[in-house]
Amino acid sequence: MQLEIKLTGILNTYAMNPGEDTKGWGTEVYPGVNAHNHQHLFCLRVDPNIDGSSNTVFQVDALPGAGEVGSAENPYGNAFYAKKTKYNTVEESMSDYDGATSRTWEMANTNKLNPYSHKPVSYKLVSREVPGLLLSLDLSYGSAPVLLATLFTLQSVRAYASVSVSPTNLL
Ligand SMILES: [Cu+2]
Repeated sequence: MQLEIKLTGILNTYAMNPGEDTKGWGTEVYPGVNAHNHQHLFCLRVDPNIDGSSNTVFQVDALPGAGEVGSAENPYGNAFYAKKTKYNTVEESMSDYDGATSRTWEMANTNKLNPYSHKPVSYKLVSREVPGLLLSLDLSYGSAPVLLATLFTLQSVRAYASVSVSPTNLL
């Protein structure tokens, strides 16, 4: 399952003096036309119902294994694993993508095990290669309220830009 979101190609422009220095906040795309820097935000609500309504969401981060090279648990220094962190509350789930750990979010039914992997059946929310929110959320300076939460039935995850959902336990 892959969500494909495309842009119109129409720039977000504003008037400027021809040749004026945009000081890095935009690009003069035609004399007197400033195409501002801007960020595209997409919100997606997912109500997972994976083999039933009792689903759980895990944050999944790729991390190196414990132990120094030569140690019993990591003799060759090549141990790594997927750390799964269960979200228990909406507050816990307010998380950003982390490129350093190739973070994904797994929606699982922990009551149903895949017959081969013996792990909970699940789908994974993948949102990659995007920066975090570039706008300051300090509303004391008059920024407009921005709704970013992508709500799950009990948990929520912030996801930016392209999002794809793929099964992690195929039969
Ligand atoms: Cu744009």
